[in-house]
Amino acid sequence: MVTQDEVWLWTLAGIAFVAVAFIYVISQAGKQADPVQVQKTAYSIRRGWFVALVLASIGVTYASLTPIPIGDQSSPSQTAQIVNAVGRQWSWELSQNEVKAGTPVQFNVTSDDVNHGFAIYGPSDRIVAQAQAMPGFTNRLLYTFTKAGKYRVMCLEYCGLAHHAMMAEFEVVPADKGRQP
Ligand SMILES: [Cu+2]
Repeated sequence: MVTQDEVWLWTLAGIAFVAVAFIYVISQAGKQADPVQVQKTAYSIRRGWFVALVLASIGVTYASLTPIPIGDQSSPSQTAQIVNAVGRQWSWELSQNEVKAGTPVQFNVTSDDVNHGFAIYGPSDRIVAQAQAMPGFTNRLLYTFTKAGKYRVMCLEYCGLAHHAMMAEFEVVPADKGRQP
């Protein structure tokens, strides 16, 4: 499922939960209650929420840390597919315009002048990976393409008059097809 749809479902579930809580509170309104019992219940609910929040924050932290898509920046390259990408006002220069799906591609992303945003858009025009292109520094971006097709590189950071024209194209070929000599 696409992340946006997943987030939308979770949002709906949250809204439903709040609505049910409201309906419960309304249905209980006007009932006589023992104050000591009410306090006990309130404390136990608060304890439960505290434990749930601590567990949820540990879970969310763990789940969001593991898939960080930042490649190892210093050790020797782990992949044979390396594409050097240089951004400049206002174009992208890629050292090759064909890569294979199925094995990781390492993009060495840098800039010749100012900061640019190196973003790879898939065949359906969704961003599949991105890194900052900075002058004097090379960012390694590791990505394994799963779908063959035409991909586009566009700039994500406004960098001057023709920022919108910064576009490059490359092809991802299926894993079983080799590069033409
Ligand atoms: Cu730009």
